[in-house]
Amino acid sequence: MTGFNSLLLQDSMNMAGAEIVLFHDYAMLLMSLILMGFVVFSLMVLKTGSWFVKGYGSSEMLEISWTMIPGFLLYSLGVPSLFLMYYIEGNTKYDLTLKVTGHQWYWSYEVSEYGGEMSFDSYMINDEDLQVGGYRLLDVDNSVVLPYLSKIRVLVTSGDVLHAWALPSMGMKIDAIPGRLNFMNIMSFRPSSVYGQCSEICGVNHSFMPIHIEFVGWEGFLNANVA
Ligand SMILES: [Cu+2]
Repeated sequence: MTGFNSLLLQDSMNMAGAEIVLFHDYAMLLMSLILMGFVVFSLMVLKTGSWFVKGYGSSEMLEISWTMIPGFLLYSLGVPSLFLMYYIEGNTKYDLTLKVTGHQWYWSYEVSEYGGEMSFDSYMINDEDLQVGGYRLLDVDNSVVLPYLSKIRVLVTSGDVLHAWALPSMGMKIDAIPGRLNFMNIMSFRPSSVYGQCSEICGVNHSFMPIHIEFVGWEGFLNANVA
């Protein structure tokens, strides 16, 4: 999760997140270079008067390069972007399904595989009940416990208004829409504690319906979910 003094994006817990961070960094690098190039060019023209662009009444070479170079740059953004999109959407085999339902203003979860029949509500812990070392506005009374290194399909819907189930350190976010079942895939690299919040303005307590997932080994998962 994001802590004090952390720069840039959070460390990713899954492959999609890591790829998204790489793509973000590349796009930022490209943007900075283009901006820098524009500033340097403008300064050259300003400082040298017309000398810098003198002789360029027309130039075929120049026209070819200012068409081709931006073309390649856009291509280098578009292709990885599409690959990333299909990679995030594309998984069709799962080890496990987690069902998430958004409510005003809490989440409820269902895990009903491997002999388990778990369904529970997850509320934020209020300030006065928070343990020392707990995260204010982020810790919940019932965390979701899932296995790491396992493909998990998350089915997301809502019981009342629009919500959004978001996990920044996994690079994933999906709308919870009443009457509709959205899905996404998560797979944690390592045992981890992942926090998130509702990301769709859903009413007065929108800020107070956090998400907390603990990724543990299969044994821990079965102990927590299969009574
Ligand atoms: Cu919400």
